[in-house]
Order: sequence, then structure tokens, then C-alpha cells
Amino acid sequence: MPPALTRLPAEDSVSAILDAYDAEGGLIVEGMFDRDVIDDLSRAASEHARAVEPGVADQGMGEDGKFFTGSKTIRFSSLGRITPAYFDLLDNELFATLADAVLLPNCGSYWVNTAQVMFIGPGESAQVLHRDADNWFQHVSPTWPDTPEVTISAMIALDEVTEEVGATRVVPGSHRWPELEVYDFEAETVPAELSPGDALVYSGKVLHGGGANRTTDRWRRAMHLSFVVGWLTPEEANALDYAPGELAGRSPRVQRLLGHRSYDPRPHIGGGLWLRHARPIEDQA
Ligand SMILES: O=C(O)CCC(=O)C(=O)O
Ligand SMILES: [Fe+2]
Repeated sequence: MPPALTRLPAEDSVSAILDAYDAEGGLIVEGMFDRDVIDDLSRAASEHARAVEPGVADQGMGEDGKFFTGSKTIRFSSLGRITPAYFDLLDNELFATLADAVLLPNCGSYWVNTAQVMFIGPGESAQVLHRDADNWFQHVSPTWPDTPEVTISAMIALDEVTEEVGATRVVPGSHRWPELEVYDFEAETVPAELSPGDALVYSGKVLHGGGANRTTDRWRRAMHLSFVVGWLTPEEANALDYAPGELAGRSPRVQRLLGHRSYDPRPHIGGGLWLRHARPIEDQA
């Protein structure tokens, strides 16, 4: 097995965290999210999960889609609809600092790609190894392996996440492998074991996948939150979850992350490309 992923406390320096991220393609940040925010999300997610059948999040592809998302796994999004603690998660300062450092060299701003509860059920098999940036394959394929970073992800523990219940498996260093398309199901992986509030923060370029749940009666209770550069379309149509004005009391960052602000390419080029319309647009923060 390759060496375990680097684990650093959230209080460590941003440069130490970014160095580990660059070197391995991901790391574990301990205590990244406030415990009260995590407890709130955990409660709301568990309650909502009772109404969700395992395997229904099949990417609209039936059995073929479950190959990726799991047939014994509960997944759902639109998390701001189940608890406002989600907005606190989006305002997390350390994740903002890391995402700024990784993504802002390549965009004027970024937004939420997807935020999903991912509860891996007893007996679920391991997810296929993949790179999250392959969502935008037309960007990744011609530029690999020097692909500019377009997405950063976090797997956030809502409960103890052990290897046995299906901790995310990561192939450290695979963000730099010369070959993009790797179908090696035997690749050497390490599990990202987490306590509540810890996060696996990883590059869209690193190979990883959900682990098998080898228990008969316990769930892998975690969630995923990822950002993508503002010039690419996210996996989820997040903006539709909130009516116009509904995010007025939230921070400008939350409004932007959820698609309630225009894209401004500055400082890379020119100015905002939007025009004044019949409806007032937001002032730029
Ligand atoms: O459930 C996990 O640990 C990882 C899930 C994942 O990587 C994905 O669905 O893109
Ligand atoms: Fe993934």
C-alpha cells in the first residue's frame, strides 16, 4: 500500500496544506468544519435520508448509472433546502482560502459544482476509480497532464468514517500520471479515514472513489462539496434551488457560489460581460 495520506490540523499553515495538496493531489484536514455545523447537517441529512431509497440517484440512467453512484448508496443534493447550516459550510474560511488558491489563477470566480449527501450502505461495493475533473472531459483530455485546475472537492465526515464502512479511496500522486484514462481497478489506493468535521480535500485531477462498505449494518455517513470555475457549468443546477431574492440575507460569497451573481472574469481580462437588463442585476461585491 502507498503511504497514508498526509493529515494536517486545520490550524496548520495554509502553505503546508497546499504543499501536501500539490504533492499528493489531496490530503486530510482535521477539524476543518465546525462541529455544531456538522452536527446540524448530520441530523438534517439523516432525517431526510429516511425518505430516500438507496440507488435512486442513478444519474437518470437506471441500472447503468448505479454503476457509478451505487445501488446501496443514498445520495441527494439541494442541501440548503434541508438546513441553513449548509450556508455556513459554504462560508468556511479555510475551504475558501484553499479554493481561492487553487482555482482563482484560472477564473474570475468559481461556484458550487455539487453538494451531496453520500451515505454508503452496508454491502455496497467499491466505486470505480475516477477523476472528478472528467466531468469536463473536453477541457481535461486535450490538456492532460498539465490541465489547469478547474475543480476542487471535499469529502466531509458527518460521522466516524473508517475503511470498513467505505472511506473514500485515493491514489496519491495520480494527478500527475502521464496517462489520463486509467482503468486499473487494482491501482494502489489508501483510505481517507475521517472523524466528524474532518475533510478529505482533493484535486479534480486525482484518482479516487468511494470505498466498499464491508459491514452488514453500518452506513458511511459523509457528504461531498465541490467547486468549479465560473466558466464551466456545474453538475447541479444549484441556482434553481432558491427563488430570486431568497439568498438576499446570505453572504455575497454564498450568493455567488449558488449562482445568484453574474460571472466577472476580472482580473484576468476586461470587465464583466453582462448588460443591464429590465430586471436589476446585483452590485458586485
Ligand atoms: O463516496 C465517496 O467516497 C466518493 C464519491 C465520489 O468520488 C463521486 O461520486 O464522485
Ligand atoms: Fe469523485
